[in-house]
Amino acid sequence: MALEGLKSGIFGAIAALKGKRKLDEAELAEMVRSIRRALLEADFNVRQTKEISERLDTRMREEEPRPGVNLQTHALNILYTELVRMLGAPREIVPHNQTILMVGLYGQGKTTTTAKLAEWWRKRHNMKVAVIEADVHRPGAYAQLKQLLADSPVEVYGEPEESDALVIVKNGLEAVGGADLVIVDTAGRDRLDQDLQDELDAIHRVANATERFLVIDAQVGQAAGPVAASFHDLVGVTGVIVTKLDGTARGGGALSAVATTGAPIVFIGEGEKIEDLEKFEADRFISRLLGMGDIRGLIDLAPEDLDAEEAARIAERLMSGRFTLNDMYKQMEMMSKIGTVDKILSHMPMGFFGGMGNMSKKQKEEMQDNLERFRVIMDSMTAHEKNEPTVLKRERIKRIARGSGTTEKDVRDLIAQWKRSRKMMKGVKGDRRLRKRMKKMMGDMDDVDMPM
Ligand SMILES: Nc1nc2c(ncn2[C@@H]2O[C@H](COP(=O)(O)OP(=O)(O)OP(=O)(O)O)[C@@H](O)[C@H]2O)c(=O)[nH]1
Ligand SMILES: [Mg+2]
Repeated sequence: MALEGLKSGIFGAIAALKGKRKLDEAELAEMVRSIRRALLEADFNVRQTKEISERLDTRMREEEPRPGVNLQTHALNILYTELVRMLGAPREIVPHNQTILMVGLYGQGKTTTTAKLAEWWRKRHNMKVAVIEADVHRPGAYAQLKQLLADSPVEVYGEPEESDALVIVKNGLEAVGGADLVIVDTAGRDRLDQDLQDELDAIHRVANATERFLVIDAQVGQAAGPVAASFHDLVGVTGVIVTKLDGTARGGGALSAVATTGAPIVFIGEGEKIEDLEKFEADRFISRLLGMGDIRGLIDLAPEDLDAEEAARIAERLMSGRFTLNDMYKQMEMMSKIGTVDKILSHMPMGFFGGMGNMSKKQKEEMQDNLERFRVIMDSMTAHEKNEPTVLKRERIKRIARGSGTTEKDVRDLIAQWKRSRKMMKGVKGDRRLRKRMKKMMGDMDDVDMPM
């Protein structure tokens, strides 16, 4: 993915924090300097780099790491929030009843992205999508678009012999009248000259486009800023798509430069194939960049002792339909280690950690107490009983209470807690979308690779 260099730069910079509980002036200065270098190398502009480094410096001084969070994670956490802030809030697009005008300079990926977007929404929203090829300058533009969508039911309208883009757009809009979403591909130029301005302006008026998407090649780096600004002035850009983010060191420049223009980045292109499109959400993008998987904000709490592998293993078990007392115990244990439970819950499918809602400090303490009691009780159980808690009837409950020096009520409480958790897990299991999300999340967790 893009910005690989930034990732290694950041990890290199915070590696010096390993095992430290506090930084002295020189150490902090050195870390901030390394981060600044990493940002500049990723092509961020000087002003943004300065801003992020200064905020990192201030926040490292003023903010204490949460209990259980080491200094490295603390620094990473700050960088994460600063990068996300810089890249801007995501913009949700409702594709129904829209006409999207694709604009951009020559060779940036407009035609490819037109096809990608058409497929994206057709598949996800199961809607009728049509594209209109209104580029009358690029030879073979219509054939190119047709080819890209050869295997798709998306309707492709074009008039390869027509030399007036306006005529094509007018005819096209009429011809595809029944489509829910129409995407109009336009011609590019080397620069936004008067010719292109006039043409886009005219098409814009005829098409009455509800969205104007600017396509920018990540390779242009910081130059993406002025380009985005000038197109924005012309047609009022409602979304930017940064393409070719696969394998370019200048991606950081393009992304951050566009962000400063105030036009939201809505998608990114990461390859030549029609499916190489991704919705752009800064938080997701940055957490993936920093190797934290797809769980938004998990980095924000990542306690050192939250064992990702263990969590993934338990989740795997849950999805297979098995949920033993040991699984529940581990779940609760992890839960109690995490500083801010409400926070992690907002990132997890409901019920993932035993379905506990936002917990107050008191509730957390209660949970710690419960955990200790549960441990003692479970120590008096056979492996079979822990794997199949349904066998725990009266006689066994009595025996376990006696053996663990607890009451029968305590044992029943444990069983009740297990039943509640299991029920919640079943809810997760039954929800296909949730399952998919968990799968994805776990897939990503597998490659969590934090050099700390
Ligand atoms: N690697 C990579 N290549 C891309 C991406 N998007 C587009 N391309 C390639 O970039 C080249 C130009 O893409 P087009 O879609 O033709 O660009 P365009 O803006 O329509 O170009 P003109 O119509 O000539 O102005 C093609 O070879 C595409 O396959 C991307 O996200 N990653
Ligand atoms: Mg084109």
